[in-house]
Amino acid sequence: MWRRLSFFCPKSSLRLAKDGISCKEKNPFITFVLGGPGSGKGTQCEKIVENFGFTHLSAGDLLRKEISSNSENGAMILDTIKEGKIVPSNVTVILIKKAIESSKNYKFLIDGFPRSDENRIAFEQIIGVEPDIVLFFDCPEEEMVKRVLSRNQGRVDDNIETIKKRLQVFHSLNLPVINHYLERGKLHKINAVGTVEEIFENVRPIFAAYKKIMK
Ligand code: UP5
Ligand code: MG
Repeated sequence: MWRRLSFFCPKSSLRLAKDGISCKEKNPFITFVLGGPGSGKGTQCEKIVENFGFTHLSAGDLLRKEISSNSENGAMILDTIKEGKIVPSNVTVILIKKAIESSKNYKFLIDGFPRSDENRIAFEQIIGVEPDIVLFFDCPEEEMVKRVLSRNQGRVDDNIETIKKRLQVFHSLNLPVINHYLERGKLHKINAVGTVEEIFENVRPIFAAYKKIMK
């Protein structure tokens, strides 16, 4: 409760406007955005950014940037993504931490992370905070496969073999994370079937409720 009060205090926005402070000091408002491959996480995050002023951090995008910037982990990350497996937690958490700390914003959507209990625990240990809310875009497999295969953005993992592996990993490792937040009362499950606008109309009230408390 204290963290929420601090988030809603107008003074906190002044404190948080500083650059280069640690995640814990920054006391960010964190939303984890979960769901299977192609469930529409990235698409809905764009809508939340437009409407509620969050900063969108896609863990997958941060990892793909590491590959294209030829970082020391680039080859390992590329191999892992091609296999639909999960990149070691510390690599991803450090990228998220840097992105939070270098942002002037204090409201973050962390999209596609945590993908396993190990990811979740590493985030809690390294970053030292827990999410305020967790969104889960619930989408049937058939629809997810159809969307990913028609995306046509040249992603190395958008082929049927890798999609099957991504789905397996989602079921075995990501669903326990979703259940963890369900048990903690933080989970908002959203039906991810319909048009982008229809789905967003189910997302909007979640954030609108927080906006009301801020006033
Ligand atoms: N689309 C969206 N909404 C639609 C709708 N309502 N109706 C019709 N079409 C819709 O959407 C996918 C496609 O569907 C798009 O073409 C969109 O226009 C359309 P998108 O919003 O991109 O879905 P999203 O859920 O973001 O799908 P994505 O493929 O990005 O999810 P993944 O979780 O599989 O991918 P991510 O980039 O997060 O991760 C990729 C890989 O990186 C992982 O498999 C893993 O190997 C690695 N990774 C880690 O190891 N650790 C991490 O923490 C994160 C990633
Ligand atoms: Mg995405």
